[in-house]
Amino acid sequence: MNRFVLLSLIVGGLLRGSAADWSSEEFVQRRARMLKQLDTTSVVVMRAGDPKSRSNDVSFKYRQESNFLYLTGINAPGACLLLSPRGVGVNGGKAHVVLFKDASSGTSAGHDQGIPDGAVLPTERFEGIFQTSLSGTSTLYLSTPDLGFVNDWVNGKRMFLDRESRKSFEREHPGIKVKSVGPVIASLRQIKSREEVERIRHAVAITGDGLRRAMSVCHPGAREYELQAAVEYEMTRQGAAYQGFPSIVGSGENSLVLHYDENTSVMNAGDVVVMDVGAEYEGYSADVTRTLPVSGRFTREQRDIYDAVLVAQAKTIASIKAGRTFAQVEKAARDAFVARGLDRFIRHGVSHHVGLDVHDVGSIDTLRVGMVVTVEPGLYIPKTDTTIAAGYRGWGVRIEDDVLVTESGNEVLSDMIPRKAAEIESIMKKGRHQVVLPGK
Ligand SMILES: [Mn+2]
Repeated sequence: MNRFVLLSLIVGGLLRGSAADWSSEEFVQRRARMLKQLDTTSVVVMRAGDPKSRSNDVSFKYRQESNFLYLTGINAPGACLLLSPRGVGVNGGKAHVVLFKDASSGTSAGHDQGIPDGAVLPTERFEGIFQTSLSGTSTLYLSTPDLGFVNDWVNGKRMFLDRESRKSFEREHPGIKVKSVGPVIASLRQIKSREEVERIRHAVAITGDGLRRAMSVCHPGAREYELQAAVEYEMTRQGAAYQGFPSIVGSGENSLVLHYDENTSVMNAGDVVVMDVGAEYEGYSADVTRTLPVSGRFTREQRDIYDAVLVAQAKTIASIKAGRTFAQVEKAARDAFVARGLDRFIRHGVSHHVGLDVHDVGSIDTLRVGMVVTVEPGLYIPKTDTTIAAGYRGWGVRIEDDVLVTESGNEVLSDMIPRKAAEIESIMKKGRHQVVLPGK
């Protein structure tokens, strides 16, 4: 190893390679599948999400609305997409896909030069083409707004913008019904393509590196946000432009708060800390939870509960296969806890889809090949619960992994992230001397 390589390993640490570029067919195929869902009397019109105000004139970092991102790959505001199964007249020809964008509306993933399956027009042409597309149309599918209503707190009313706009459109265009495009796209988004799985795999891998770094630097007296910083440092360093959701780092009694994200408390020896985190990589989120002993070693009681959750998780993962229902998966987890007499400490469901959204859209009826779902059993024992010995009270344990449904059963995408108690303890022990990341 030459000096430069050695130096860059020490300074930079290891980087995972990134996923290959999107193929030019990926987004074309998504739109083609979308068009196939629709009959010839329908039209789809979608708008890129608007920037969200943080305060005064500062916006949050922009992130595209997921349905629009799914069909266009554009992560910028301003563009519009029109899909017409019948085809709409554009520049003397006929197009089924029309993207309206300006120079500022960003480029599309996989096909920066335009879209091979349709036309790209300046946004000022939208109104005219849209009106033309309406003749002979009986259903207009619109993007679902982020927020269905505005709270008018002074008058104690909710104003449903979506409903108002639908009503007024239907009044002006008799014979056309307005529907949300959400459910149609959800039926596509729930099955992940090979290229989507690649993104999720990468998001999971760098989330794992973040969790390993957090395990290495965790010590009594540190603040929860120090672990948050360790996780997010590693994810960001390896190309995650966002976190899929605010990182949850809850120690002691904070481990009982399911969506705790203040992450400000001092972590004490003898406490556990629940870290529920996920990098978002090229739009796709991971969702992984690990529970660590702050001191580096679980107490006997913590180990008891930890292993019960781990066993329940293994049984639940074994139940994941195509054709099974989500209800059966829930039951697998519950049964494992019932067998140990611990089911009274269950506080949440055990599985959800993960993808462009961390709680991704999709059917929660039957599992199908290509779905990616979490398996996240947890037990939460309140401080005041006298049905169990004192050493068990006032903390919780959750273990969460991301699982791909395959032809032959399933694949745990986050399997490389340590989750056995002894593995975690061993990394934490080594971590006193160095940050332990996996070799390439
Ligand atoms: Mn989850």
